[in-house]
Amino acid sequence: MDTRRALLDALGDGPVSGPALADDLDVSRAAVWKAVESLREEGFAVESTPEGYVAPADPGYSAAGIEFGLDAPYAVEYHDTLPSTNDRARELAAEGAIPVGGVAVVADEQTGGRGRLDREWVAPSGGVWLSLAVGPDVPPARAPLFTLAAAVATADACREAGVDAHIKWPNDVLVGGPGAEGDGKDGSDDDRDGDRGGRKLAGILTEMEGEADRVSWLVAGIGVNANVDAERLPSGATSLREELGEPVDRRRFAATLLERFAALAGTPDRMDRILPAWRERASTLGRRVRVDTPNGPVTGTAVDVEPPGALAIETDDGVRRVHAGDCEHLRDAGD
Ligand code: BT5
Repeated sequence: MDTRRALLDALGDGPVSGPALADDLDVSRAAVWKAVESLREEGFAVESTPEGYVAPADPGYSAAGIEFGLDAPYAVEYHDTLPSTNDRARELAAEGAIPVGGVAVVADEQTGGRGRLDREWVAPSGGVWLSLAVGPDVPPARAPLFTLAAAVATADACREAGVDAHIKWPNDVLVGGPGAEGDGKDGSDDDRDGDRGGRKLAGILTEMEGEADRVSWLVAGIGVNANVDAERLPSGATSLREELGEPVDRRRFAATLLERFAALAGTPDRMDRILPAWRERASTLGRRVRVDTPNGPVTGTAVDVEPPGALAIETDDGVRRVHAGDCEHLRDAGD
């Protein structure tokens, strides 16, 4: 671990004595001092007190702010504005510059955000636009599970922020809608939620490159409408601030998301927890759905999600498995 990150971790536990940290890390006192200075230059205003170095009261939404006390192995790269965090993460991958453990590229605003199939993703200042790059040498069998893990981590971070989010297959994170608690039963939300299954809070775009036996890098791009006005978003979209009536702490939100992701997908032995966690948070299972696949629409009841993330749909012609497509939740007779 580098001195900067070790210092950030130590600051999370209280005042840090420079000489003691230098001893612990087996680096010079000057190296610790340099790390303190570099954090200050990033805007993370480390204070000097008689007890030692102390973290600023407001760590801020920045690389150091997010890494401060982060219980996940990712480095963070922060930009005020980028065309797309996925593009920046791909650039790092192409340069072979993904650090061991992975890197989260974060931007306050994206000017060329992308959804699936090259659709536009609206990403004004105030959102959490984050791309997590891992690699090299991800076994291909694990790759699709990263997308599911990203959806689970996002839903959990939204829930911790106080918004009762659920996942719509394949990886939209929504709030409200038919089937959600306290919603849709009296039809009052029909106009707002339509047939989309709820109001869209977040979306995920996974990209990867590799060969049959090896994924050289994988980027999970996560876009969460955090502190964004709904008027700035496409119809059918909402934000955490809109749902809560107050802004969320994006620093804590991003850290929670990364920690949840690491807990699920950080090591291979944990990956068998991903599918059950996804099922638990999904609103698609048990519902009537129509999925527009590249081979035409498939309509029926969604019965399960199966490795590596396919949706099993019970149709009039038996169970069909779909791997990609846009999913619409249809109204059940009882809704
Ligand atoms: C997604 O695509 O939902 C994936 C979105 C991934 C965005 C992240 S942000 C960080 C990283 N960097 C990027 O450049 N991308 C990733 P899809 O399922 O295709 O949904 C796209 C559709 O959602 C659009 O056609 C719009 O209808 C709608 N949409 C666009 N912006 C939205 C927003 N901010 N919130 C909700 N819906 C939106």
